[in-house]
Amino acid sequence: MEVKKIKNLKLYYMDPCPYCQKVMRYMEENNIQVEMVDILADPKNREELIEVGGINQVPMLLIDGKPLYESDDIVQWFKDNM
Ligand SMILES: N[C@@H](CCC(=O)N[C@@H](CS)C(=O)NCC(=O)O)C(=O)O
Repeated sequence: MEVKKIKNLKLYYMDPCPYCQKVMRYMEENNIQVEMVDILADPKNREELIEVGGINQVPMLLIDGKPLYESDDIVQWFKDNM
């Protein structure tokens, strides 16, 4: 049986974004906690989002250094992996 080891998860988000809210609501309902990066809190966070993900779009879940965009795909990833 494969044992999945998730080392590092970071969610890039901003509060006014409804797609981010959808992901965060799912996380709250399922008691999922990851490191949160608010791109409005510091311009450096948005720079980091673009640097690591390549696209200026939230939400983005960084999974062991690999970016996952699209709120539906992020929620599905949580369903499959958490
Ligand atoms: N289809 C995407 C839509 C994401 C999206 O449109 N995000 C907006 C904020 S709500 C965004 O990042 N826009 C770029 C910007 O505001 O700079 C999803 O479901 O995650």
